[in-house]
Amino acid sequence: MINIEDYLKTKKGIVENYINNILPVYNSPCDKLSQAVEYSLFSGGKRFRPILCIATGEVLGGKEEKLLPVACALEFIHNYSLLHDDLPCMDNDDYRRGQPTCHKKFDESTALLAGDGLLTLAFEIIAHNNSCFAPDVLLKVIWELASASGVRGMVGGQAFDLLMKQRNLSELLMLHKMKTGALIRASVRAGALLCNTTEENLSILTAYSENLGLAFQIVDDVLDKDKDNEINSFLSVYSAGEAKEKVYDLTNEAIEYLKPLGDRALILKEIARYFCKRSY
Ligand code: GRG
Repeated sequence: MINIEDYLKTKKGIVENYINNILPVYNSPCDKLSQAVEYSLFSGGKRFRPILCIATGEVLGGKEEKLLPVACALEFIHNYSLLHDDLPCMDNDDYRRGQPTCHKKFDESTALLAGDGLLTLAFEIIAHNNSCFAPDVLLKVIWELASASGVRGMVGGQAFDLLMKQRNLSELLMLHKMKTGALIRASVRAGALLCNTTEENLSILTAYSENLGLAFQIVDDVLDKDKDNEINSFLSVYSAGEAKEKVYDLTNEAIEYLKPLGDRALILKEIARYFCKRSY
């Protein structure tokens, strides 16, 4: 039996400890910039993406200490995206995770540069801390993270989001698949790629991650239902009841995909169940 809350707490601590230890190595001589990077990374956060990456890798026999640099790179990319998303030219948010956003705490140009720095650092950390992996494995992982983050992934999804146009269900699905789903998918696939898994396992895990990403976004929309920007929310096409049902179906389907992996995939099932029932 896995106690999922204990598992997530332990993994979160391990991820945060790793980030804390490596961050000084990559400090900028500009203290203000380093402080903004650190502020963004340590202002809370569930560490969902690095935990997913590590959990997937461990299911396939990978070792946590080897998975950590890529797992943390995913958290750096995620934090860059939140930081830029909060800027006045995008969502113009004053608070994130219950604390002042980076541009409120520092200033707009520092927040912009901290985001740029986080994105670049993600790839620096992968290149610098992975001598145990074969170069072709690392190239695949770098491609996975870069393509999920860029114009065909998260950045593209954000661009669609900013167009603020009324959308039908299939357009909304595409937007969120790019904006939120791509990095969640990459978190699972990166963990699997680092373990040299088979094509069959990779496609099972990809299907799992795609369902999970979509369910995660619908839950996010339900939790954010009172926020002003509802045009791209799934609640513009689903009632609250339908959204709940959709999350339930997507989660069960995600778990179903894992069946061929047997008991070793139990933790991925628990993660899917936990995050799709989350209230924060
Ligand atoms: C600016 C390139 C660029 C992209 C921004 C991810 C994103 C695109 C915007 C964030 C807005 C948002 C609330 C998206 C919905 C899903 C999501 C990514 C929620 C936040 O992720 P969590 O819940 O955050 O994992 P924590 O705080 O736990 O790290």
